[in-house]
Amino acid sequence: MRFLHFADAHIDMANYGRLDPATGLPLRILDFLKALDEIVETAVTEKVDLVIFAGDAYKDRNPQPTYQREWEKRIMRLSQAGIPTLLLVGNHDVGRAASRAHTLEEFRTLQVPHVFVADRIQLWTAAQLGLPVQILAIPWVSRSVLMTRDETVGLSLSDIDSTIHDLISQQVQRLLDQTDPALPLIITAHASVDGATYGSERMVMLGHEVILSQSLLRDPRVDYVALGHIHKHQDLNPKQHPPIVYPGSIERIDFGEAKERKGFVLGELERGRADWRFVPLNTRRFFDYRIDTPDQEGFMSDIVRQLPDPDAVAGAICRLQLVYPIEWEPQLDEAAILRHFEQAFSFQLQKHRVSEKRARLGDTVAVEQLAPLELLERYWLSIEVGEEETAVLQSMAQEIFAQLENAE
Ligand SMILES: [Mn+2]
Repeated sequence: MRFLHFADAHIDMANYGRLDPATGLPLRILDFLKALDEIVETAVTEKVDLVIFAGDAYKDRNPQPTYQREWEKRIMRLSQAGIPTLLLVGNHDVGRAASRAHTLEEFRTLQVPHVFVADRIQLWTAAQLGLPVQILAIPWVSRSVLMTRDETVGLSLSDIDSTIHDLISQQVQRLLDQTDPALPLIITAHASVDGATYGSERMVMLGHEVILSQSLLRDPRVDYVALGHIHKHQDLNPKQHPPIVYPGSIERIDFGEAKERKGFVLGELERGRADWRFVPLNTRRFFDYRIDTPDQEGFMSDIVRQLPDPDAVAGAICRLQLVYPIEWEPQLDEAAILRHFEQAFSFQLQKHRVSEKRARLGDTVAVEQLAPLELLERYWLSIEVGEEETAVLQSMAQEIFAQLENAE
């Protein structure tokens, strides 16, 4: 049984670049669609028996009809090729209220042949899939689906998380007991799994989520774990059985993913054995430069010397972060910098002007490691808000963060 596994398409994440005059679509979205085309094309030409999409089709639950059309065209191609395709629902596909439709629901509503929509914890049997394989699906489960508001009263956030984890794991165990031991079994989940590495920008994200434990997935009955949610490609059980794989997102969402490889997984499965490989996609390049300027004397020449050749960044998404004391501002020649990035797909110049006060506090802390509240405190400091006012703002922010967590 040959399969293709991909996740986190997020096809309408157009964070950079201009519109394509021919289609009117943001050029950046064409990158995502090109990646999706490559995936679908591979599934069709390689004649895989099964495609698993492990969640997050769009950036949120309200995609524009144009983007829906583009996604649907490509899923329809799989359907028309007769390839069983399981679409797992991710957190970006669902709203907060369980009664509302999610973004993948129409495939079920319209009964698209060979397309299976997995929006609850469920075992898909070989008979249902029309294939000698079974799939245990764990979509993104929001707290409100598993616990009523009354059940959460008086519980701390971590209590709620562990209760939810228990509920999920009970359901999963029950379904594992119903599996056919003669057939290969895939678990697909849209979730964070303990031991996974995030891309650096994810670390700053607000809010809690339930972390699935690896022990739940490392069951001897399981032959492959097809994950989605974390955008960095990784195998959490390297060289062991079963592989527990995040294929990662299909394109880079932001500079936090600048250095990550992007692609999908092709694999072959039988009971007790899974062979898989990561297939890299030919994605747009991201270049993230950071230049610290040591002395005022050669400020601009220092910068220019460290800039890339215009040819080297042609077509790439670029960011330049400059760190320099605020007093040197008049010496900055932005036009000279821009000339180096004229051929780039997009270019952002971020100026970190260090005031003396901030320099004294040290600028060496890794921002990724700070909590939101600490980041905010640094921000107040950087725009020179007074101590007293900072204290008030911080306590208000703390309240808002707490409310957000409770609302989740
Ligand atoms: Mn997700």
